[in-house]
Amino acid sequence: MAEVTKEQVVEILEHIATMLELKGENIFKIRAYHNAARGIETFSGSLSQVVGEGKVGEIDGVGKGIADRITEIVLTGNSSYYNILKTEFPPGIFAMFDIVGMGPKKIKAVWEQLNITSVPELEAGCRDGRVAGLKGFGEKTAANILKAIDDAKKHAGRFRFGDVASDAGAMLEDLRSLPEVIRVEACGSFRRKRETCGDLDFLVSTKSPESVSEFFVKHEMVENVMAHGATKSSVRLKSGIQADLRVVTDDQFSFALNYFTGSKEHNIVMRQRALARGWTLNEYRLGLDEKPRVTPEPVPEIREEKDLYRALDLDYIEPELRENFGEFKAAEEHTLPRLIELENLRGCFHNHTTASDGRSSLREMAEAAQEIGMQYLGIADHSKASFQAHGLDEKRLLAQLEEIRALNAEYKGEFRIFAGSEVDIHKDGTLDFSDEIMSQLDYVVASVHASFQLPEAEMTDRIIRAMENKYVTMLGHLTGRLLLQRDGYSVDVGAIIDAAAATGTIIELNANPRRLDMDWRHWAAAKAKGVKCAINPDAHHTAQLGFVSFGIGVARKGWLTREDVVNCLPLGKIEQVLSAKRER
Ligand code: DGT
Ligand code: CA
Ligand code: CA
Ligand code: ZN
Repeated sequence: MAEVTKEQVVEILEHIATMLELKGENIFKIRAYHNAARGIETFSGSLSQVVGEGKVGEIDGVGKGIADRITEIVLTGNSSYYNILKTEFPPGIFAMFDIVGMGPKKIKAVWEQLNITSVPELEAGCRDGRVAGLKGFGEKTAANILKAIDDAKKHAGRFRFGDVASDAGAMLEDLRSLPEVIRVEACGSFRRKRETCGDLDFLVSTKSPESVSEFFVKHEMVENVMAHGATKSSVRLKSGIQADLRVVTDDQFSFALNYFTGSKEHNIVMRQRALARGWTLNEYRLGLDEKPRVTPEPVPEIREEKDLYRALDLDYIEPELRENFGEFKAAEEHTLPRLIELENLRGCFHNHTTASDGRSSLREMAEAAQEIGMQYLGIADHSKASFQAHGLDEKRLLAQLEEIRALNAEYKGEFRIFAGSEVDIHKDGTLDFSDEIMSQLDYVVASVHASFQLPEAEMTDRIIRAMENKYVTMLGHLTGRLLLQRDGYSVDVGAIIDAAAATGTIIELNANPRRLDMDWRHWAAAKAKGVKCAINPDAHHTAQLGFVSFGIGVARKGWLTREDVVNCLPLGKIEQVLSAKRER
């Protein structure tokens, strides 16, 4: 059995907490499970090792009783307590948690008072007025729930990249470890780093197709097998996503890799370019066309994808760019950019601490950033208007500023914390802190966190007004979207980009895998106007600093280079970028 991952343990602990909450259990018991989940999430050692040494209880946040549960999960991959708890609930009830706005309290209310136990029943209850009639609900809440159900339906069957990345990585690694596997890759939308994936597409070359297919369908992540053949199999993984496996010979690998990476639109142009040269291209080969339009040149030998692009008179096109978004023209004219890489990042700016709604302290965040090789870390806790997130008022903000200065003195210039704030943009475009306060900070991220319903023109004016303030260094999560859950608010992105260029405001690429905002489709336009990008994890605990890797995927899809992204600049150069707008 492969080792149980931390994510799996965290998920079971979170589910237990949820069920206890539904049962109306004592808040301390519930919190104990949440704390244990946080502890495991941020624990940096090996779980199987601490289990072996009987030291699970020494992990931060893990109490004695829960230590035993965790030990069982790590040893068996399962929890008997969890399995018993689950039998107390109608199975459809958990899907209600995916509806924005439905938390344990509301789910408990509709279940107990209306006997609603699934999303379709919830929808019916919202339509016929029963939900609105419940104490604490009302017409507006019922309408919001309906809207959220609609949004969820629109996205049914898709998965956020960040939610499937660890499954995909684990499967790839396990396939790669088979001695009979020659080459292996995850293709499709996953390789193209799309923000969401419909399914995962694995490709393997081998001389033993049966044994590789067998391994795939019997993998422990598999929930059920939909098709099992020597060259083509489909399974559903326990996480819910479908995964396809194609098995080819090594001669076919480059063609299959190219075809199954897509996009479909990209493939069509590739095939047309082959036909224009008297060749045919499909997922197995590049060959001579039976009825060539032109007298063909001999078909060149293709060992790798690069050879295929060269044969079609193109520079190599990175997978992230294969959306038929202008990559062919650039590849012909040798003007494809050299895309940014994770290794280019030197720091990041939008991060929270326990002062607002983060779960790691300032010092923990700073240490974690140093551990992953960052030279600097920007802190931007919420401002006072975000009271639900425990936003800081002026007094607490200035106290945090002192704390940051003291830590910086300790670091003696080898690492630096930049003091910032994620300042709320009010409904009218004014900011939650005065210029006098903001001027004391190193930088400001300005974000919209309320009044999402404004008409587009008003929303656009509101944000532009905020960007006109010289202390607003960067604009946070431009559209406020939550992938697969909530569309962004209406805003004229083109006008925002123009305003960013005119005011010298940086636009954030929020790398939280639920956001990935601003969207990759807009970055080329921003770049053309000279607007700079900051890739920010919006980390709420130390482990989330790693979200920057998702941001890199999106930045690459947006054609960005290291020159376009300010946090590629080292300490010593970044300061000038942060103060540039104030000195204009
Ligand atoms: P997804 O799974 O919806 O996130 O998106 P993809 O791009 O991974 O699409 P998928 O899994 O249906 O197919 C994988 C790739 O296979 C796709 O990107 C391009 C290629 N492909 C699939 N169907 C067609 C087709 O009808 N024509 C062409 N030219 N290529 C196709
Ligand atoms: Ca796919
Ligand atoms: Ca597929
Ligand atoms: Zn925010």
